[in-house]
Amino acid sequence: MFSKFLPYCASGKIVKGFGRGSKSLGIPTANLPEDVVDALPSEFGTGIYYGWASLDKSIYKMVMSIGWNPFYKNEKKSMEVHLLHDFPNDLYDKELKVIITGYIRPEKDFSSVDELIREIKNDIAIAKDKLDEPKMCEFKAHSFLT
Ligand code: ADP
Ligand code: RBF
Ligand code: MG
Repeated sequence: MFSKFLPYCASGKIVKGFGRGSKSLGIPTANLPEDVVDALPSEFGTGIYYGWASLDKSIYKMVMSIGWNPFYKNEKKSMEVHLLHDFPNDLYDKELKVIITGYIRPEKDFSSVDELIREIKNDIAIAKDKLDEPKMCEFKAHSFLT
């Protein structure tokens, strides 16, 4: 059921998120605008996904969270993308395109921020591996991104 909509393409200008300092935790997430979140099919399962992102004509691996962040009990659904690359500057207002190619796990609640971070680091390791598989490499050259 999580793969029914994959690969899923989405794009929009990077907006300010909840400003909780995910950046200071070492895991900044580029938030997609509200209209992009609203355009997701209603049956598109919330959870943690991976895929490819295009920004300023370069392609990067990415992991993303879609949903309400149970740990923070958000009232608004969000789509947050962590690009697997170190950028020297902020990326606000830049056009971000993503192609979501795989599902990792459901969103979870945690008893501490440290547990959340440990889980996200594990998601990043899974995404790196999966995206090296030939089937996933093909999506890197998808016309939506290039
Ligand atoms: P916000 O709450 O505004 O989303 P975050 O603390 O999540 O703030 O930081 C996200 C911002 O950090 C992004 O919008 C982008 O400008 C910047 N950024 C820098 N490096 C990355 C990266 N590797 N992946 C995603 N965003 C990044
Ligand atoms: N938030 C949650 O509440 N539960 C999760 O399981 C969760 N998993 C995430 C996985 C990834 C790969 C990313 C990028 C974010 C995730 N988040 C999750 C969102 C996280 O709470 C948000 O980015 C914070 O603001 C980080 O401090
Ligand atoms: Mg963010």
